[in-house]
Amino acid sequence: METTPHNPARRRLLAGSAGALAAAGLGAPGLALAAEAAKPAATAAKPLPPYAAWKDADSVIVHSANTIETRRGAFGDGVITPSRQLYVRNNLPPPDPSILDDRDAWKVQIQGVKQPRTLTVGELKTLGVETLATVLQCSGNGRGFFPHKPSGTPWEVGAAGCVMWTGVPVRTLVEFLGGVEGAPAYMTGTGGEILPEGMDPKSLMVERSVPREAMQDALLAWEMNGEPLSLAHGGPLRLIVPGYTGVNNVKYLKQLAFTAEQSPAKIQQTGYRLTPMGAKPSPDQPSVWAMDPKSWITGPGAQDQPVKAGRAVVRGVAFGGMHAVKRVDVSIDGGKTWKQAALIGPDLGKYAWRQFALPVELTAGQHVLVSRVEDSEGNVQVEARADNAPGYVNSSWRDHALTVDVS
Ligand SMILES: Nc1nc2c(c(=O)[nH]1)N[C@H]1C(S)=C(S)[C@@H](COP(=O)(O)O)O[C@H]1N2
Ligand SMILES: [Mo]
Repeated sequence: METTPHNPARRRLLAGSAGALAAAGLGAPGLALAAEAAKPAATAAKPLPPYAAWKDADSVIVHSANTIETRRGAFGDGVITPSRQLYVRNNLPPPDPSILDDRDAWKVQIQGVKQPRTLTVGELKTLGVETLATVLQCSGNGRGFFPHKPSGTPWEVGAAGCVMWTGVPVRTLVEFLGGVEGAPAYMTGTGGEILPEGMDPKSLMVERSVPREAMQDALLAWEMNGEPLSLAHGGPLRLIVPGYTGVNNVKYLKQLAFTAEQSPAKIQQTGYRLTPMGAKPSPDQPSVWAMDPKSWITGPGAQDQPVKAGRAVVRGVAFGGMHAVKRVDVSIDGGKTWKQAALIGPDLGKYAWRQFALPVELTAGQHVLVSRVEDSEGNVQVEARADNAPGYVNSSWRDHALTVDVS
């Protein structure tokens, strides 16, 4: 099912030669020619953008400067996705790196509480601290498997990771400010990108509303995986809404408000809606919010390396979205027969993913490896994707199969 050519060494070479051409003053035509000459690997040859230059080039697929995906075979067997391998998705170009010069001076405005005010990150750090692992997953992860080829990045499995966040719980902050004012239905976070002048801000701003109860487990985070939050991932401050898709986890957070209505921003009103096939996006369609149970195989055979007949351990990741993982079943015959896999590694809570493993005997020939998770409430990962025009929230175990040729 992997459609992206994998050849890290070749990609490195191409990225290097593209850089050399740029340094030599050759513009886009030169680069285009280089890409042309380098086929068939040209699609994988995009270099990392400067703000994400610290990512591990061999672990990711660079779709564009603002869309970078983790390779299926790069997810290791440690539960936390290393920052250098984690996907990146920006709807707008990221802000200037100078916003990280004085992290503690970054300001966030809190509204819809009894005592609305602006606090700095330095002040937030005096209120409380908690560390939480969550699955961060783009709403469009798995879009590449929709046969109707929706517009947008054709992510396969890698617009997701399991990440450790440190920050102040939103409920602690709200308590400090006297509680919410009235009975607002939503919690609304606003991204701190500077918008180009002369355009309607609503058409561009990253401002997302989630049901207010999501605040119970939400964090305002300044650290990711034990390090100060990078620009790529939303530093100096990010809203983390556990169990909700990526877009609801607003980066460069400059305002958090408790609101009666959902944000008027386009990204809320018509963006990220489960728009039926052939229909126009509209606010009365369901918003992409809480995640569903999902799992996928990460190996063996996800990279180019050959798989030899004999003993093998089929591995993968599984999460429940809003609930803990109860069990994972694995099939090496495309879903005809199943066996329960072992959950391995530490359990970092219901919002984290679990690694799973099943020792198998692989015979020569083609095998279709699939996995299926069940959460603690008895919700089982769906077999078939729920079609929608923009290609969101594909959780289909069939779509996420890994086909391997065993010799
Ligand atoms: N301010 C801001 N927050 C944002 C975005 C953005 O463009 N701007 N993109 C969202 C989307 S669509 C996703 S999937 C996640 C990606 O998070 P990551 O880049 O840390 O992986 O951030 C979300 N938060
Ligand atoms: Mo996303």
